[in-house]
Amino acid sequence: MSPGHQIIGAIQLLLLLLCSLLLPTPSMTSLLKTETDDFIDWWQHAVFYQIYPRSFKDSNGDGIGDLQGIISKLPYLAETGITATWLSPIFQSPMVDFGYDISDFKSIQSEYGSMSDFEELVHTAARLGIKIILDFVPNHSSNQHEWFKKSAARAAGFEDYYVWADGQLDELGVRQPPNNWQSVFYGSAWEWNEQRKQYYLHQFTKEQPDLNFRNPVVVQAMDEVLLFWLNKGVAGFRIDAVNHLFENETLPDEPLSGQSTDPLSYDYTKHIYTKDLPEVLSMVQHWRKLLDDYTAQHPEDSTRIMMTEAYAGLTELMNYYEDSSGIMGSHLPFNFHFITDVNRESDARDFVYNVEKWLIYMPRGHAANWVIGNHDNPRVASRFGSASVDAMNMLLMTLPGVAVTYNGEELGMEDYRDISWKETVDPPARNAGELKFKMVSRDPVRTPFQWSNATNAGFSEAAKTWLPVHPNYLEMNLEAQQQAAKSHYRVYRSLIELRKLPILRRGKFSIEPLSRAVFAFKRTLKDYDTIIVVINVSGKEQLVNLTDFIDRPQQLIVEVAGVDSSYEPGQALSSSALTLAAHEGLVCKLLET
Ligand SMILES: *[C@@H]1O[C@H](CO)[C@@H](O)[C@H](O)[C@H]1NC(C)=O
Ligand SMILES: *[C@@H]1O[C@H](CO)[C@@H](O)[C@H](O)[C@H]1NC(C)=O
Ligand SMILES: *[C@@H]1O[C@H](CO)[C@@H](O)[C@H](O)[C@H]1NC(C)=O
Ligand SMILES: CC(=O)N[C@H]1CO[C@H](CO)[C@@H](O)[C@@H]1O
Ligand SMILES: CC(=O)N[C@H]1CO[C@H](CO)[C@@H](O)[C@@H]1O
Ligand SMILES: [Ca+2]
Ligand SMILES: [Ca+2]
Repeated sequence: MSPGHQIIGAIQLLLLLLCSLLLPTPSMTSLLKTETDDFIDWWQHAVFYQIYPRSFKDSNGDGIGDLQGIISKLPYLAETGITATWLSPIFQSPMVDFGYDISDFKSIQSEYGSMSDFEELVHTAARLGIKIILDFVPNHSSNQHEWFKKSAARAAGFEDYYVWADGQLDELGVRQPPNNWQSVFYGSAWEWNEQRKQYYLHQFTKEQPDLNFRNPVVVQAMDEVLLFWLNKGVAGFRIDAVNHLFENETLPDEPLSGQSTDPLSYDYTKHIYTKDLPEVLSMVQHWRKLLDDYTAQHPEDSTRIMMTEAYAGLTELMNYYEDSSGIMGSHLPFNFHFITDVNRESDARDFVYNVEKWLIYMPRGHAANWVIGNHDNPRVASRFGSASVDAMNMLLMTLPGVAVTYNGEELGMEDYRDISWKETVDPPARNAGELKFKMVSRDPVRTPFQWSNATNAGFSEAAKTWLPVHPNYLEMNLEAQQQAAKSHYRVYRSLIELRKLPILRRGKFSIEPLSRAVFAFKRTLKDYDTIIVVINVSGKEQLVNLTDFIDRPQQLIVEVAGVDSSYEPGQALSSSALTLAAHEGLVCKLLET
């Protein structure tokens, strides 16, 4: 910041203080409103921290994380600078797919706690300036849901809640499923129901029957679910697997993909009738309208938002933001390109290309978002290598728009690859069998959060936890990283602190590859010192010359350096001859010389 700006900054601070003195004591709900400026709304530059509740913190010693556990760690999130968190499902569930199989969309799974625990969670979070986003799983319910039981019994009003179809007879007269659709989790997507004498569709496990969104009564019932939680004070929803919502009504066979020889594998066919149907977009737009209406009716609170999960093509994703006729959809269609399109073999051009491609395609006036990890994919340290943890967090936190990060990434937690077959609980891994489970298991990324070097990494007092704790917890844990002079956690925290600068909130952005190994980007804003981020994604050290990238020789001052860096914050560097170690990233400020 220039000296002139420091004065303006001080005046702003004074004004802010004055304003806060004049304002009445905020009620719980108006505390949902956190800091915004004239240019952007709260969610457009937030860090969304994903909590996997089962593995975050166990408060009662049963080896399973719970809501009281989360409540006890909210001060930790606040101290880290987190202002929004989304929780993987906490609803009543038989736990066939760890909460993604919901048997009552309006109640809390008892092993996680009660409704009053949830209310306490929302209130405590609000007091600490943290918004709660819930995971909404509309693609299916549990087969234990009342709706399914009634639908199987053809109870009046529930007949068409799910996707039911008659089978077909083969040459031998044996009953077969209606068509060749497979479940994402392997095997036919159809299951026979003896009571109703029909097949029902399940795109995931057979315990997860697909809801029929062509039935307006189902749409209405799900709207009520959203309103129920909005009335409890949540700030929005992350909507799971939206692209599986609709299937072609005439149930045609899907064409073969030629990519697999196993007719029971999901890759055997091309999913042109079961995925990404145009009706999905209309449903997303319908939910957006519901949220916007709710926000309009509760103007004292902040904007209620929707984030959507869909592993879909770029054009489709952009339509989720806003379609070609300007109808608004998802506030944040998740951008998974740092998960699906770059990896440890990627060079600098791949990173630049993936950043640019989102920004080029994104309709104007929307907020970009970058997802670097979640409960379904290997962790950053395991995907890019542990040496890259700081550089990847720098990238995530300094790009324009929203950062989405998974619990444990602030420590650089690693996947626990050595979970045995006996300990494995993830449904697709169980389906794959003892020889192949490691190829698909998501258990390694879901092991308990490593709080300290105490028993079970401070996660639980139980003799046995639901998934084993990574044995590296004695060194790799939060407490150790809080105490150390340099740690991934400290880097993460200073990045979140830096992110508050207006230049990172709304500064202009440009990015370039400097070589195959190194890319750099800058953020510029009138009256602020330019921020430069430079990252070496390769395994070797070399000399970088930033002169052409920054137009003229200027002095670089280090703002944030990684754990293993030879540089310190505040240190001055030459922009024309800067040595970067393997996998090193640096965030710097440019000073006029
Ligand atoms: C459903 O499939 C049929 C047969 O291929 C096709 O003619 C029709 O356009 C499809 N409907 C939708 C909504 O995609
Ligand atoms: C456990 O952590 C505490 C606090 O970080 C530290 O003082 C102690 O030495 C550690 N013990 C072991 C066995 O590593
Ligand atoms: C850096 O690049 C500039 C512009 O291309 C050039 O003039 C300068 O000599 C280079 N410096 C070094 C140390 O290579
Ligand atoms: C893309 C995807 O698979 N999303 C979720 C949809 O539902 C399944 C089954 O419940 C979940 O496991 C997935 O995370
Ligand atoms: C800054 C820079 O260019 N760094 C080096 C990173 O390592 C690769 C080798 O793989 C060098 O080619 C790069 O020059
Ligand atoms: Ca518990
Ligand atoms: Ca569906």
